[in-house]
Formats: sequence, structure tokens, C-alpha cells
Amino acid sequence: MKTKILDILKSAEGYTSGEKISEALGISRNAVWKHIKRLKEEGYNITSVTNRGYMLSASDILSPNEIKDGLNTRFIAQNIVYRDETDSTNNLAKRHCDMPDGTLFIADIQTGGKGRLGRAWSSPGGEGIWMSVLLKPDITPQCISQITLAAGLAVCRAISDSAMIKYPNDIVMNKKKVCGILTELSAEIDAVNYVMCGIGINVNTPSFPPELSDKATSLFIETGEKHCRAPIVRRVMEEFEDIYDGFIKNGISSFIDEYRSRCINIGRTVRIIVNRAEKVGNCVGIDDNGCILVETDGKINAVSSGEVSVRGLLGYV
Ligand code: BTX
Repeated sequence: MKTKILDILKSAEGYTSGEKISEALGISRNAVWKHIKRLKEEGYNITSVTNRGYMLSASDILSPNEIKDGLNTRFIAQNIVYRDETDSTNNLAKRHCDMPDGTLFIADIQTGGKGRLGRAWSSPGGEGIWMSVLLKPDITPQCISQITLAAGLAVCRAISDSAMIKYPNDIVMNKKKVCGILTELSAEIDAVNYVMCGIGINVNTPSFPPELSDKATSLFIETGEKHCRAPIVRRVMEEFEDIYDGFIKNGISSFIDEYRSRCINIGRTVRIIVNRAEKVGNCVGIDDNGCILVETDGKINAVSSGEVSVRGLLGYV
């Protein structure tokens, strides 16, 4: 019943009277009032005015129902597991690895959000999108790092024309990180059991602690506007399915040119850190396997995304 009331309020322009809702749904006005009260407690922004009725304004609700409302995918995020709080959505996905291919795990708060190489990912409540997609691709483990590149491109497409990718897994706006991606897998030597593709997007974060403020940003900081998270999740899932489908059918060649066009490192001097050893060189491109090409001492090195951290010469990009 709550969903039906929401549908009525979503399709209305302006106020809808309690009487109209009660007639449409065949319930008493008191029952309408009780459902509206519960929706408000869930976080829906509903204004009630005597003699006019109820009006729904933009509400930042991250429930499976909100995410699925209008979601246009075949299998990605068709099944959704939501938690108000979890340690890490990648861990949550791992604990539910028997769920269907494409299941989305999403939480409002992560208490143990993870980055790469044991680093921490700050994941406060109400401010970001912390989510992981469980995938069961029939590909070799060596190709898994390419899924990170596909997810990065999906986020870029979904959030902004001006978003760029800092190789391999950071999405940047104005040279600061707005999103990070952590892909983990369970595999045998030659076969993948399942993959957790974790995506963290800073959405409404107003500011960052000093240790992050020189390299982190949010959509709110970049646009000056607060954003509802569910529509962003939907867009990322739709773009991801589009790119992932092409990747599974035709490999990385299906998206690597578009990835290159979004890669902020190409043509810049970079410091690459492989196994703690640092080298400075010119990033001359991304090869057809998704490795970064860095020219050092007149030699071009191809380094795969799984083993490299890339920094700008003077700062983060
Ligand atoms: P990374 O290792 O490239 O980046 C981690 C580094 O980024 C940290 O050491 C810190 O300097 C900085 N950082 C930490 N939190 C933030 C933040 N909120 N915004 C910007 N910079 C930050 C990047 O790893 C991969 C992150 C993946 C996060 C998702 S969230 C859903 C899923 N679950 C999970 O535990 N991880 C993934």
C-alpha cells in the first residue's frame, strides 16, 4: 500500500488530497495518514497541508524499491541486498556469493570500507554510494582487472561528462578523487568463481578531513548541489551493464578507446609505484590489454592495473 501511495505522489504535480488517495486505493483517510506517517519516518520528504493534501519532494532514499523504480537493466541490480550498515559491501557480497549473477549489495554506512592494498575507504552515512556488484563471468582470472576499467568508465558516463579516470581505478573531477573501485575475486588457477566489483562514490559529502581534503572530492563539492543517490545508482548500473555485456561478448576492445578518451594520465608525467619501487616517466597510452604504457629511460613499459599505483609528479594526478 505504501508503494501505491508513493506512486500516486510521484506522478502528481503539486498536492494530492487525502480524499483522492483514499478513493483511488479504497482505504480510509486515516489509513492514508498512517501510511504517509510511516513513509516520512523512512525519510521521504512529504509535506502535508490542511485542505490541500500531501506533496512529495526529492528524497534521498537508498532502498531497493527506490533503486529499482525505473531501473532499465537485464540482470545487473535486478536483485538487491541493502543494509543500513555493514563492514564492507565487498565482504557482504562474499558472504552471499551464492546469490544470482548481477546481485547488487549496497549500504548506507561501511564501518570497514576497503581500498586497494589494505588501504581504508572512508564511508560515512547519508553521504555516499557504497556498493558492490556480484559477478560470475566465464572468463580467465587474468582478465578480471579489466572489469575495474569497465566499472570506472560506467561511473564516468553516469556522473558527469567532465569526469575523468586516473588509471586504473579512480574517477576524478577537477583532479580530485570522487570515486574509487575495488575489484576482488575468488578463483581457481584457470577459472573465476565469482567477482565482487566494489564502487564507492562520494555524493553529498560536504567536506573531507585534512588527510583527504587535498585529493578527495564529492559531487556536492563539484556541483554545489545535493543529489539523491538512488537515481545515480540506477545510471551507474545501466551504464555498467551496457559496457560489461560488450566486454563479455567482445573483450576489452569493446570499450578501451572510450576508456582512453577519459584517462587523465595520458600525455602527463607520472610516478608509477610497482612493488614499492618508484619510477618517473611519461604516460604514453593504455595498450589493448588495458595496461598503462609508461616511457622511462627511452623504454616503454607496459604495467598492468593489478600491480601499479599512479601519481602525478607534483600531486595526486
Ligand atoms: P585506493 O586504494 O585506490 O584508495 C584508497 C585511498 O583513497 C586511501 O588510502 C585514502 O588516501 C583515499 N580515500 C579514502 N577514502 C576516500 C574517499 N571516500 N574519497 C576519496 N578518497 C578516499 C580505492 O582504493 C577503492 C575504493 C573502493 C571503495 C568501495 S566502496 C564499496 C566497496 N566496499 C569496499 O569495502 N570497498 C569498495
